[in-house]
Amino acid sequence: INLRTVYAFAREMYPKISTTPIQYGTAGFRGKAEFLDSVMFRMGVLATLRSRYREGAVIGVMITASHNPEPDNGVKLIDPKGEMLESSWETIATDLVNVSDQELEQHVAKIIKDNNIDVTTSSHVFVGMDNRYHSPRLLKAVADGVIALKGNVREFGIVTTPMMHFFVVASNTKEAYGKPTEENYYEKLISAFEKLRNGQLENGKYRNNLIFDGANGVGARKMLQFLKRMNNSLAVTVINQGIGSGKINEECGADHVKVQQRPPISMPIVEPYTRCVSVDGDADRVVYFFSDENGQFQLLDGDRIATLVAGYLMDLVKSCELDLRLGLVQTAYANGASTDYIVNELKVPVSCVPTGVKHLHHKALEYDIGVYFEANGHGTIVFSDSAKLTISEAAKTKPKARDFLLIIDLINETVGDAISDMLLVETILNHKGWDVRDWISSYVDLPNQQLKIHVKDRNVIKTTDAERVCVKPEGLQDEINQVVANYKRGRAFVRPSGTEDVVRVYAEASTKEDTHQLAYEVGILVQ
Ligand code: NG1
Ligand code: ZN
Repeated sequence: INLRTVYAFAREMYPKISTTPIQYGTAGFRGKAEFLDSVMFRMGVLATLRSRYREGAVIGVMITASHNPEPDNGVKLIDPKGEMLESSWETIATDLVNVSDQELEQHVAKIIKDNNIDVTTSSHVFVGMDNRYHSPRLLKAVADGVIALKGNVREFGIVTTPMMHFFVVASNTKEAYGKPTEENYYEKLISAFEKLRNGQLENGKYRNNLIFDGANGVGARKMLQFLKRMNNSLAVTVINQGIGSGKINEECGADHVKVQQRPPISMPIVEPYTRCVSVDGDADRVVYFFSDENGQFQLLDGDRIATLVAGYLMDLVKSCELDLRLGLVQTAYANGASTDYIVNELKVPVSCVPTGVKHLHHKALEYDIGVYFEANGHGTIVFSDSAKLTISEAAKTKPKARDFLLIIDLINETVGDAISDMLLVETILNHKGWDVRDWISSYVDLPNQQLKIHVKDRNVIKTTDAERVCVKPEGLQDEINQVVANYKRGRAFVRPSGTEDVVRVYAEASTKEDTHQLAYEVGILVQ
């Protein structure tokens, strides 16, 4: 390997055109697409080194800005078991993208030396992208970064983020997941889903039809692929398919529906209580919603999915008489009413961790069965190896435990997967014979609101206690406490976003008016 090549490549084709520092945040690097070419090239370089560092295991690179607007793009690395990049390498990534082109060659040499990387060994990088128009250009930059260091690159084209995680883990741990192909991904989920349906398409109040808002992103295309391969086991109408003038995430998708608390654009007229689903631009988040008979919009967010799934899995554990510890993980954005329901009704242990799936995932691994969801619909369920063994053992004699194994097959354990999560929710509702009214009646959400506040430097805000308490600037938390104290069931917190240049304000209280007022008052304190 000649590191000169890296420098030459960088200088000629991917020069660094911005000196504004950029940081590997909650979901990798994000920003305006026109500034990202050099970041992508360097992430190709880094993924190649990471693969060598991990003895030739496949490392994934996903190009997407998820729920962000169309002009944005981003990149995140996927570690060998399909998990998020190890945090010590996030720092290495941040340093690498911020050095000048002139320093690049030396800096790469330093990473190689510091980490004892044998550059003569082989290296394998998988790369995929969402359907933004600038993604193919950025994908080429990543691939060139891999090639500059003589690594092997395999391009998957337009895929969802969770599909990329699936390909990486499938390739590195061959037994459990089968081949790292798109076909195999569909086959694994559809086969589990259809076996769980067992020909029973409707049950009790459960109806087999729903509306799917694809956010004009990759989720729409992939849902259509699912439908082609499913034997009508689900009747899905896909809207915001990404054809025509609609832009990714604009007036549609999971983030819009959750934050604005209203339906996406292009909603057809449907019967009240029809289940509707929104995913985000790269299809790792999902929320449900519907309109009641008064035309009122009702949201079933990540907290609702978490409680539905946790309740269902608890029942399975009990009815199979298994000795397994189930736990639920949330963030500060979880609705207070959901937390009360989990503790008082489900009686499942619950913990709160900082925003970002990696924190939730990590915590969930402490349980035999760990259910984690962010309120925005990003989440999944993880099972320990011993839990899987226990369930497999039980399946030899108990039919219910066989269902349990199929449920595990239906779940993408590596990361939140909107389509897999949706198929899981559909399975549970079908088994329970529930419609959305049954689902939403388990508890009453507290009214809540999020605000984005633009400030000069969002990083002056520092938090602790899973972001629920603000420690800097000094005095701010006291002021927030004073405001919150005036509201019944009031709760509010502020934190800098890890993906946008804003400070986020969250507020909840017993009434809608109080919630708006509380959010507004806290917002003023931040400005
Ligand atoms: P930031 O921008 O750090 O709040 C957002 C979401 C996270 C997570 C990441 C990655 C909220 C409040 N925040 O992070 O939960 O999903 O994006 O996509 O929804
Ligand atoms: Zn996403």
